[in-house]
Amino acid sequence: MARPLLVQDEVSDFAAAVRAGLAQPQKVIPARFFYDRLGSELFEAITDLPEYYPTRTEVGLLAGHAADIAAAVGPGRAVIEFGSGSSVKTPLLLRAIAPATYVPVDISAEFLALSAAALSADFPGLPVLPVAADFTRPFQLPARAAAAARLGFFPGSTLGNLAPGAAVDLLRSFAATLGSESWLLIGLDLAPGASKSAATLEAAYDDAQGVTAAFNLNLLHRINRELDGDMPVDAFAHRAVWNAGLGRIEMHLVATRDLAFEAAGERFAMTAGAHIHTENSYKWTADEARLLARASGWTPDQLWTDADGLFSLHLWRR
Ligand code: AVI
Repeated sequence: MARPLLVQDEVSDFAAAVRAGLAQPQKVIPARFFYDRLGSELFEAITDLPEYYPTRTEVGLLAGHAADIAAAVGPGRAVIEFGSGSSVKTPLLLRAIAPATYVPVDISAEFLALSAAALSADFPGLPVLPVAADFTRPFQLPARAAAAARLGFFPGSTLGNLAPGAAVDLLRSFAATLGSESWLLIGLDLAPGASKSAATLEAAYDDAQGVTAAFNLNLLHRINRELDGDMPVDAFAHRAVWNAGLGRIEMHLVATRDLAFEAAGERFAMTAGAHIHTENSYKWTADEARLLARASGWTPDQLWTDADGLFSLHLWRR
């Protein structure tokens, strides 16, 4: 099951976030609450959609530049993946660079155990040392990984779901965890440019089959299921829009009529056309991404993009 990190699933946290977010003049529900079991399955389905280019483009970049990555970082690395690993991207990287050890890091021990077992079966000789930790803060690596040269891996453009300040904080935290003389391989979705239109981006977040709409609306079903809500899900419409000024795709749930409902023990009202802001997905030009690296203690080393200018894979060092 695909699940990007930056997820904290405690119900009390969810209830408090829903109460606080729906009470604001511009209603908001943080995107980390998308990923219950159904939401994680819907996200996995999104990654296979024809319109959602990031996953297959990043896989293509990893496959096409595996030898370049291996040549840059050298053999015998400890690979530290921030997240519990992807069944396609992680093996591509590990096969290319012949690491000494692999350390997947995830806040969920359950996800970690599942993915570490699958990976160990594929790489019988490789020591796999899972760490259950919140990687948004620095944490201690297993001794065996700390003793080797280290390569951090953060694919999937997950960084894009953070506002720039929080993105810098996370990258600084990676730097503190990985220590000096380490590398970071990170996938970032590109902003529109010469060959990529805003329409391509908007379609990736509003697909023809309605899977992304179901993913967005699942937040309301989740409130009804888990927080005794009576939100009229049918009265909300999914909307994805490119905000050029802020450099991000925004997802919203728009009320199609005047509404009153209960969620997490409180009553709320919305007028037709009002919306709940559910996600930001920041997109970075190559230069902005390099600036992000420098602002967080990393030195840009190499950059690979696809021929259509859709996605970027960065190798940074420190
Ligand atoms: C997890 N994250 C990188 C995805 C993205 O593209 O921002 C989440 C997503 N939201 C809608 N579609 C995919």
